[in-house]
Amino acid sequence: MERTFIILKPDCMEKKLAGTVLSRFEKAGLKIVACKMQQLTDSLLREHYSHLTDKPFFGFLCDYMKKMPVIMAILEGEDAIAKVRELLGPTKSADAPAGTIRGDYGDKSIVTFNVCHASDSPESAAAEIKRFFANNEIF
Ligand code: IDP
Ligand code: MG
Repeated sequence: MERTFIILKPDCMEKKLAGTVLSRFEKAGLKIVACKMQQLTDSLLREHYSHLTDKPFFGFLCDYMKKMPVIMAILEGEDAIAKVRELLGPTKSADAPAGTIRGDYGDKSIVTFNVCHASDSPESAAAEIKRFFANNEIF
């Protein structure tokens, strides 16, 4: 059993796709073991996206990610980290095949608006779960 961390991003919330996206994960056999709604801040985003601080789109990404409350969750299941990334599809929604979450619901012209974040490795999953959830919020 493995755990991974997801964020339903502002474009997902705005399009009222939260239930649809969570349902995709549940239908793939993943279990929600933590879930909350929170508005992100610059300091959390600077940590969460520390690999991107020097990119030209970093300011735009942070402004977008903090513009409204998002849903954050921890999903548990066999091979959860790779499975969730596969369900999402690649970062660029325009390159994501139909049937993937980003392929079906992501913005094909603005890369930033790609519906959902998911941890990309066991190390990032552990760090992100610790960053966004207290132990007593995980069930
Ligand atoms: P990931 O979300 O697929 O793991 P990362 O490279 O970690 O992709 O980038 C984090 C987020 O930054 C992406 O999900 C997307 O919202 C945004 N992003 C990544 N690359 C670009 C880009 O080239 N232009 C604009 N936004 C980008
Ligand atoms: Mg990433």
